[in-house]
Amino acid sequence: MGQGRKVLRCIRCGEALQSTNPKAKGYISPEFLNEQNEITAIYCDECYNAISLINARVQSSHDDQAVINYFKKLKKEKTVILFVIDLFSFSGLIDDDVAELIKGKDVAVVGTKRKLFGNYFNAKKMEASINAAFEEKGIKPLKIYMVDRNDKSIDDAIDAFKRHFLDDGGDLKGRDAFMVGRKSSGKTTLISSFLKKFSNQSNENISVEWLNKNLKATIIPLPDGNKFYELPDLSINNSIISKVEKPVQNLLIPKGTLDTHSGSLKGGDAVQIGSIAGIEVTSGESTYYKYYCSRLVEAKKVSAAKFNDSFKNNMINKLVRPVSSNFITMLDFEVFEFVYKKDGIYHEIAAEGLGFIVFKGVGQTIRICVPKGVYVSSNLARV
Ligand SMILES: Nc1nc2c(ncn2[C@@H]2O[C@H](COP(=O)(O)OP(=O)(O)OP(=O)(O)O)[C@@H](O)[C@H]2O)c(=O)[nH]1
Ligand SMILES: [Mg+2]
Repeated sequence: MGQGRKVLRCIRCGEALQSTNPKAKGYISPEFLNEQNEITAIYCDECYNAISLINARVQSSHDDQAVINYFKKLKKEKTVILFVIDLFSFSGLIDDDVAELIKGKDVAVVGTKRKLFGNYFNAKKMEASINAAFEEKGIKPLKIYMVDRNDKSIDDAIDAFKRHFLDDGGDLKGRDAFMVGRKSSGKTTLISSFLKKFSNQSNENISVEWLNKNLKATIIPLPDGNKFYELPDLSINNSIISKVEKPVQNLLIPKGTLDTHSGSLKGGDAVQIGSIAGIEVTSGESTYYKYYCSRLVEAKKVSAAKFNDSFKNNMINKLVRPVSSNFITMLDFEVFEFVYKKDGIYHEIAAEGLGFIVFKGVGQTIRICVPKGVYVSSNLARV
């Protein structure tokens, strides 16, 4: 009897590697398997592709760098930036690259989709939360508009914007306006509403042009010879949306009004959000938590000690949605910890694309488990 051949396994899913059936588990292209000698760690093709997807930037119509390079050349005195944000998911968008892009320029912010918040919408809190998110990056918005395309707030904001920035006597007349925002933030919806109220009094046409040869912009001529530019979207690579398959995206993106999951949690309690994220209160007295998310997202309270097992079992039995087949082991997730004082202030922890959880500071420590690369932040509660 000779010695048995050692069967290689994928280091992520644990399946035995094979190069014969591309449809079966553990498949790896023969060239990769044959190429390896002295293999110590290797992935099957499916896991390799999933990991590349988790780590990859979502392909946008352009590279963010192109927008950043273009902005570097603009003069502050000649520029107004209209920064469009989705009110449900805006904490992660002002990363350092984006902050660099708008720092030192005059910025007005338009928050869209406010009707998602229904009765929870609180203009004062939302505005304070937006201001805090921008100010943390050294940016002070000149104005903040909060709108929804499904009510008259969008027309009111456009009128106010025109009066303030564009019309005769407007503060910033004589400047070019640039609209930027992430994918699906609502830019096109805003432009369409703007064009309904706008009569082109110049002798130039509205056009689509390439700026710097690599930025495709819609350009609207303004009456005083200046221009309004809609720039391509900034990528959403730190949102959960960029890391899951289309059907899971559809569960996560809120439609109608937001849903909430609420209840008391104390040290030792945890909540699993499908098998896509988790909240663990590691220490602290019992207090009330409210998680705001899409109606199709389900949450389940478990003890922190049982969290990992329950989360992993649900990856297979899929009883609590959503579950993404892009994440199959705990190695696909990372954990962030936040410590709060007993300040009685309402805080939130937001995970890009997943929603946010609101609670009072009672001296607790909270851990948030999310897929690798998803931006998690702690802010003043927006509702
Ligand atoms: N509920 C609600 N949905 C909105 C609102 N504004 C935009 N949407 C929806 O959000 C999605 C994206 O809107 P768009 O206007 O296409 O966003 P965009 O920024 O132009 O997106 P890209 O061009 O893909 O970067 C669409 O499904 C819109 O219907 C809003 O105020 N309320
Ligand atoms: Mg668009």
